[in-house]
Amino acid sequence: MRLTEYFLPTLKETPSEAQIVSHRLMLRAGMIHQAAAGVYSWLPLGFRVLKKVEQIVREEQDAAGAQELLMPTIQSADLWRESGRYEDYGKEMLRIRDRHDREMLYGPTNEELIADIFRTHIKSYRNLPKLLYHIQWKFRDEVRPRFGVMRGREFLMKDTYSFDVDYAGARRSYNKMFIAYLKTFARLGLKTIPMKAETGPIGGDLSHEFIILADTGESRVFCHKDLLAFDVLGTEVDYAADLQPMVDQWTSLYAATDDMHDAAEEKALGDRLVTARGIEVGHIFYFGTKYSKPMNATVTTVEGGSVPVEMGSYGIGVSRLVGAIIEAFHDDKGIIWPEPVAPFNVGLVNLRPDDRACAEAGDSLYRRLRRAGVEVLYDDRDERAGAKFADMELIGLPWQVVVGPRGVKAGTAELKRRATGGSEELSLDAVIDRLAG
Ligand code: 5CA
Repeated sequence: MRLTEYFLPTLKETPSEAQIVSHRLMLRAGMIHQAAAGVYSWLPLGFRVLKKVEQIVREEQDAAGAQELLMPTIQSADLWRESGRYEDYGKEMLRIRDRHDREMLYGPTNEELIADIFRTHIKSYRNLPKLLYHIQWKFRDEVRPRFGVMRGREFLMKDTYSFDVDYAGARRSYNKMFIAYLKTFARLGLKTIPMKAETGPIGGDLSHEFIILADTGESRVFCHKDLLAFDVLGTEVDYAADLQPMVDQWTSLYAATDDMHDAAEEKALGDRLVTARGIEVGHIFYFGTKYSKPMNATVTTVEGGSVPVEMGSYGIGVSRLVGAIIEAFHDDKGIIWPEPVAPFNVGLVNLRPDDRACAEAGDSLYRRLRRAGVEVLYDDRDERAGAKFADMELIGLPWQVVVGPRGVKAGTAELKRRATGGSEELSLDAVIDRLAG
């Protein structure tokens, strides 16, 4: 993509309404545009990142055996009356009336809707287990939406729902999601702490929050050192196998937030304890028959009886993750994208597009990189070098290639790593080899 054609409205000034670094950087890097309080449009650069995060979340769900479907954002109030949550949910739910005065709502979550799909189409234990998920916008009318996409009113969530005939099966599904979450966040370059959690309005008695570490995170967490040392990406996971030992290994290690930690336990653990700051990016729940019973979602059993199906639900804040990744990876100049979610892998900076030799060298590098399948953003603008460098640092692409008159004469360009600032002068062929390799 040529920057002269790209829609990238970067800002020099720090927007005064933004209180946290990810919100400031997302506005300054031209990633989002506020549409209403807690509601955002995703501009091209931000949208590319959102799609990449979404795709990694999707791939790990698919690997765990979950099947993707798509439910609507608008739901009927009647379904929520069946579960009893229509009254309970309170003011966070955005309630809507259609032209016939029927009560609808903008979904804050989908337990009722998926239970309705299930009870209509699945009747027998023979069709179980099932893991179904969708990636869809949700609306929660938060009293004080803030921190940009980290706490929006409209936000993109991946929510999976599990259906099993008994508790043992439900535990197996829970464990699959537990491990899939560790894999997902590790692929995004994040350090994750699974932590036993409250279940809140979703209900049930077994739940874990997934907290990713970021110095600027909202919650303070305490955890055992070994929790951070596991290499989950290097561990081959067979989702058909019993994952309980692996889950036990993680959950046996101590992890707690500011308000729930146990002082005695903390003291006993002494120097094996790490304190850090973190952000909740995922939350999983086992709630058994809380929805299936009142909604009459039953299955026949092998003995010929009929039981309400055992359910769990598993959420990942996809749009929140974009902000959380920035909270974890930035410096005073801007964002430092981990490669798997970078909007482009390479920023090609042409210092003198007005100089013929420079223009030719830059254009040719751009073409060759694209031909090699590299996602490259080409700064071919007629701008001061300082402004170009500042924009590149701000938008944080993992690699920068700088083409200038001196290098062009020698047949070289500068290859620079955003994360370390380290750079080297390479021949143009070597630049292509390095980036396309
Ligand atoms: N039905 C369950 C699991 S599918 C559920 O709704 N869980 S949740 O309430 O914990 O939300 C799941 C994830 O969505 C959270 O872990 C968080 O990452 C994200 N999330 C929740 N509220 C917001 C919000 N206001 N803005 C951005 N992300 C949010």
